[in-house]
Amino acid sequence: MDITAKQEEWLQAIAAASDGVALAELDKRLFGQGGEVLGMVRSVTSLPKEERPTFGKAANAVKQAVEAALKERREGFEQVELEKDLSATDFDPTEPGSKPRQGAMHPITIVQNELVDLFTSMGFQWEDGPEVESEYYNFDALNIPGDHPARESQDTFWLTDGNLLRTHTSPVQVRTLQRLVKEAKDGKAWEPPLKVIVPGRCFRSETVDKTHEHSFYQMEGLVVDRVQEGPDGKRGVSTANLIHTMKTCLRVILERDVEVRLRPGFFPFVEPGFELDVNCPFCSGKGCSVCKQSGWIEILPCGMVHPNVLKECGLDPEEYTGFAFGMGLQRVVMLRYGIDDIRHFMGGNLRFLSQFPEVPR
Ligand code: FA5
Repeated sequence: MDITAKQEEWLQAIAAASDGVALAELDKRLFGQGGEVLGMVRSVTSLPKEERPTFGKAANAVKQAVEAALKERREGFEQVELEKDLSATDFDPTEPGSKPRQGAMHPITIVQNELVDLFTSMGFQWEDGPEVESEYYNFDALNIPGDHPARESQDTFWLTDGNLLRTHTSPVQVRTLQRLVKEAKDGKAWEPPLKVIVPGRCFRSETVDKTHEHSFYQMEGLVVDRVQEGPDGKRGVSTANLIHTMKTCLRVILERDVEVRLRPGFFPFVEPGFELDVNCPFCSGKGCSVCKQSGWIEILPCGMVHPNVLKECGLDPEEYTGFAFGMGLQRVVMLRYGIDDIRHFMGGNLRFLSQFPEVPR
């Protein structure tokens, strides 16, 4: 085979191709299955041994020349097509592209993450509980029987199967303690103190206004320890432990030194129960419209775990004591960022939601 003549023939055919389609056809004819160029390269096997190296080298050079010519023409046709496309529309390739919108953390998630980091650094563990809860765990086990007036302040959404959407994260106190007591009975040792936090969503059938939502977030905290014999008598978990934990938490979250005060508050599952107030961050306690001139802002309810709750969980209140708190997360986020209406959180307004920079963790 005169491969120089063949090369000439193929290069001329490539040069004569009228458009991209004709060139693709030619490509197939030369390099497709049974293609002419590949046939030429493979024909080396039919030659006497001594001729093969020279022919093989020459055939490869022809193959490369034909491939290069095909490539060059293909790119030429592509460029023409592109230019045709561009001139057919008013597309401006020099215009800057549209930037993909970057998401941001929701402010409740930011503060919840910070609180989880803080409490885990103090030895607390994260516990979860169901949002669809039984009447027993949401109320009865927490010392709120069916006829108790405290049920009225936590009206909720009932399901047709008798369950309800939980009104608070407190049911997880009972679930966790009962689980540990059961595990202890089954031989798995439980080493007090128990220190848990329970972040989660709660629901109430309430009229929505500036400070109330039907769905909102709480973070429950529970510490239970065995009463110990000390030099001056028996010592259990105390209100002082509760105040110290709360002050530490609020100082970190509100990013300043805080003063707190306790007022009596009634919750059937704690005794004594408190409302914990913090000195107003907007006026540093001097009195302003946010704190209604009092200098204090109510921030979270808390108290010492009620003996009836401990008994319900299978613990002897003479042997175990504890404290619990139930922080409304939205309330803390509102104080932290100076937000005046709780409805912003679920409003889906991106201008509101994109304002909260996440502190690197
Ligand atoms: C409780 O839910 C108790 N379980 C808290 C508790 C836990 C007390 C442990 C003692 C020991 P309360 O109903 O006050 O308490 O709700 C706690 C917090 O949740 C409130 O201070 C408030 O910040 C938030 N909260 C309650 N209802 C709503 C609502 N409808 N919308 C937004 N936040 C709410």
